[in-house]
Amino acid sequence: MQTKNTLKNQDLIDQFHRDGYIFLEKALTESQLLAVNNQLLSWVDESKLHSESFGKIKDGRPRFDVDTKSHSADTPALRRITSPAEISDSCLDVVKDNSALDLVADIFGPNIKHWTNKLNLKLPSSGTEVKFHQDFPFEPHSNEDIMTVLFFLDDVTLENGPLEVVPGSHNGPLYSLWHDGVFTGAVGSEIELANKGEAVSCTGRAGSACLMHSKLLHGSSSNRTKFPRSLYIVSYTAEDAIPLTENPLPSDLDGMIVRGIKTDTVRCSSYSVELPEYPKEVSFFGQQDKTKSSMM
Ligand SMILES: O=C(O)CCC(=O)C(=O)O
Repeated sequence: MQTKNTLKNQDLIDQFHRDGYIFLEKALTESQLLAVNNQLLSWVDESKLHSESFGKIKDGRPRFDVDTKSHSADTPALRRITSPAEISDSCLDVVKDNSALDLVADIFGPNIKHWTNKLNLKLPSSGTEVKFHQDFPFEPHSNEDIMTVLFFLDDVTLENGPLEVVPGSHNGPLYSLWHDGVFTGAVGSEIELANKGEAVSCTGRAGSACLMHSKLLHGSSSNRTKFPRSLYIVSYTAEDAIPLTENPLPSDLDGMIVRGIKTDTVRCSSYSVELPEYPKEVSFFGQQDKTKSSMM
């Protein structure tokens, strides 16, 4: 995934339709990157004062999710901050404007709205990994024009737990995230095994982004370095894609128009997917953790 941006917009768009993802350099300005990273540092410091997840999002679940198995003041394992743009101007600034969003508008626009935003951290001590899944079954909409944009807040390398994507899988089936009656937030191990060999690692400099179709199969392994690997993940949808289930990360910014206008229309495509379970934990790390045994 070392495509450098010598490609013109139309080539990037063609690549997106073929592969289901695009790598974009300099998706954030230097000042945006610095501001979000400074904000993040202060939250990691704050997490050292807590022994468990803390803060509150709109539905009462904790905003700051720590992996209690390994979290301590010396080895903070803050792994997810939900809807940071609700409480941070630097995050809100990124949600509203960045060069990845220009591409999203070219692909799914002209009218685009915000769906969710979250910070995913892999701090050196945390061991956090993400099992293979598609985002769409967590967030079914009336049509499939949903983009997950993953901004790199650190240089992402093969060693620090890069996002791994399966090219073209957005054109394939929607896989079940339910196993033996449990919503695991992950595809079955046989699906992971069958596809992992095709997966491509998304590496690149801080400030870059990977734009990924919501149906693309992806996951990531743990950070094997002594340095953090953080992603700011913002999901956007076409304005006429109407959610069919509750937003799993509800926020005051849900539905905010970020490009174009509000048309109050609905566009439908035809597909079938099992409904997700509304998460009890704040992040799918909890969902994926709890259900390890049901995956074996
Ligand atoms: O943090 C990562 O490496 C991947 C995150 C992810 O897959 C997701 O949030 O859907």
